Amino acid sequence: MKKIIVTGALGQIGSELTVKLRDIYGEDNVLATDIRKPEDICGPFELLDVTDAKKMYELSKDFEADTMIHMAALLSATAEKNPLFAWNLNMGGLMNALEVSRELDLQFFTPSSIGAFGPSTPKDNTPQDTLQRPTTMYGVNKVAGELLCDYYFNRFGVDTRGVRFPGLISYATPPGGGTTDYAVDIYYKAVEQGRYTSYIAEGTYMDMMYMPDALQAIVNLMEADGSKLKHRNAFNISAMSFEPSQIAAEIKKHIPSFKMDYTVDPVRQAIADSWPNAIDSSAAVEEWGFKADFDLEKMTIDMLEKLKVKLNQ
Ligand code: AKB
Repeated sequence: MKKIIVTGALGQIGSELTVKLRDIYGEDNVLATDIRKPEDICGPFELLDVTDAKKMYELSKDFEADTMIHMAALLSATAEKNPLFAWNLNMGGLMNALEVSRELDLQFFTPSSIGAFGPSTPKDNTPQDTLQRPTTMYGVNKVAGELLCDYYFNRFGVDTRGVRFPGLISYATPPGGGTTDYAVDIYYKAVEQGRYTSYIAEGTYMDMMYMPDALQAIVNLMEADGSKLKHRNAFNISAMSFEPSQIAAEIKKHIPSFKMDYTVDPVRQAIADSWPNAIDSSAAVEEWGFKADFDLEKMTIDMLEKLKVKLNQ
């Protein structure tokens, strides 16, 4: 049975991932950590600032962890507001997590992102191995992170694994500070107010994925036969690509009075414009059997159903 330490366990992915890992591996085998305390404590939890290397080491050792899932990071739009802080948190936290994994021989996962690509990357069917010259601090962190994880595997034999996540959509925990967050906000506003003002312009395609597929991808990659992995740390994975008017049209099928207009945010629009329209996930499919169950239609049905219950509408 695995013993897993999760950083950033109260974040958008971490909160749902922790629940899933506890379902699979047992509540006491997953130590959730974050910089703030959860509202309700259930299962092992410890406060951890990922820039505190000593505490990260001690918690991992005391828990007798054999796996580190490092999720703590600032997302693209927040990182752009405070690039120096983003560098220190994203890179300092990752370096500490890799070092602890090397010292304690932990299997390691951390996510990269479509943000690791830039304006000179081919925009459509973006290959697994291609030009990566991102123009955001977040992207710089992600490319450096992919390389560091490769380095720790090649140099020290740490079993590092990772994916490039697209925008993730979920009804459970809202995202914070991402460029793709509009694709979550739109469902909340559709249910609560019947209208939404998009900060991303019509025609801007980005890759997306429903959270259950993202969580399953992490579990499947971590369970995959390591000898079959050629791209260990930065597998392109995507479930769908759409632009704002397409998600609005899908919502309208269920809420016919739904209306959307646009007030474009130049900062997040520039980030979105620098990212691919649609990436090629075939290496993940070939090397560890990646698949996504939710497309835009199926995800919209589930999101609206779940949010109506959650928001009491
Ligand atoms: C963001 O928008 O910053 C993230 C991502 C695609 O990495 N959702």
